[in-house]
Amino acid sequence: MKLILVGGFLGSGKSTAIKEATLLLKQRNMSTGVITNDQGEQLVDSRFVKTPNVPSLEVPNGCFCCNYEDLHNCITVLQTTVKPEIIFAESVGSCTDLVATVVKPLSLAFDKIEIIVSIFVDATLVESVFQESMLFSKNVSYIYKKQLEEADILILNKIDLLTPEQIKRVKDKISSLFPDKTILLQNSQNERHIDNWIKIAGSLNPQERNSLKIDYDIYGAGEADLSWFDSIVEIHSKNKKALSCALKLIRKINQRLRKENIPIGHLKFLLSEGTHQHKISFTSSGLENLSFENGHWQKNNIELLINARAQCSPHQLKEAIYSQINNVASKNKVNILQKNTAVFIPGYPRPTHRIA
Ligand SMILES: Nc1nc2c(ncn2[C@@H]2O[C@H](COP(=O)(O)OP(=O)(O)OP(=O)(O)O)[C@@H](O)[C@H]2O)c(=O)[nH]1
Ligand SMILES: [Mg+2]
Repeated sequence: MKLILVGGFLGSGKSTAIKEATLLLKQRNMSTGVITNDQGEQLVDSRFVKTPNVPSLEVPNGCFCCNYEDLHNCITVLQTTVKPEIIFAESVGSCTDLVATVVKPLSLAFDKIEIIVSIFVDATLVESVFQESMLFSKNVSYIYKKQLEEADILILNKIDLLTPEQIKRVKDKISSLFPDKTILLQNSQNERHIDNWIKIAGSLNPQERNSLKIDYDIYGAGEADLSWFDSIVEIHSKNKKALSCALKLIRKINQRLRKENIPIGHLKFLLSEGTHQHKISFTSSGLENLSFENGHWQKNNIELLINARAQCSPHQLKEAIYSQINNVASKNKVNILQKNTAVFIPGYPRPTHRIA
């Protein structure tokens, strides 16, 4: 069994690639499974990656390394039920030190497991992270860089958003920093690129890996620079305005965070109505297109799942989002109800196991 451990910073494209890969492998009648992971509980990506007939499990409330037993149990469940040929396990985007805390313990625990560490990097952001004019704090950038060091395959993702000159510059930079790594230039929305990623992941089987040399205090400080906001919001309207109000709210939250110069790790929304769902997300680089095919949606009641990960205090993040919820509710005369809101800073990383 192959376990493709998919890491990389918030918003780098992990879930997009996993979703595309499972759809592609399903067409080929290959059995796969997915394990998602996050610091929070109400997760956009756990719902987004769900594909019919592809079992998906989640490890919520903390990273794989700090919830190692849960990850181990998810793999055992998949192994004893569907027996997938490939499991994709997406680690939370603020997590690193996977080799010491996840790969080595799993390799000891499971007899027939081949693990590949695939680290995604948003190619549109990588230069700013390595320059002094950093988008994120030094501590957050430390996590970002440590993640790259662990890759068996380093995926420079979103290359469709770069010019050929920019691609060359980013590729040269990363190749010079990591001359021994397998580096892929990828657009994760492109089936051919995803096929190539799966083939390469399938053909590699590294035996020897070095655990990171890492300072947990800087790592912990990087996580503490970030805040998480998760909430389920219900929008009710009597005149089919719920969807347009949800889109207004999404746009306004994004604008508000940018106006306050809050560096966005990943701002994700999942719109749901009946059996329909649609994910919209913003990263530091991205301009997201808010239009999508919604002719079949009933528009009186919409559920909006909000996952915001940003570099600011929990209070600032909560205020920015709440103010926009109140604003949209009062200006549009719709009823907006909030459920299951959680706002927090990820805890100090304390891995269950660490094999140096
Ligand atoms: N243009 C382009 N957009 C991409 C590509 N891959 C992902 N995206 C977009 O990037 C955004 C973030 O993608 P996700 O797959 O949610 O990122 P993630 O790494 O799972 O994010 P977290 O789980 O929050 O860490 C979404 O808007 C995707 O549609 C790509 O190759 N090209
Ligand atoms: Mg994801």
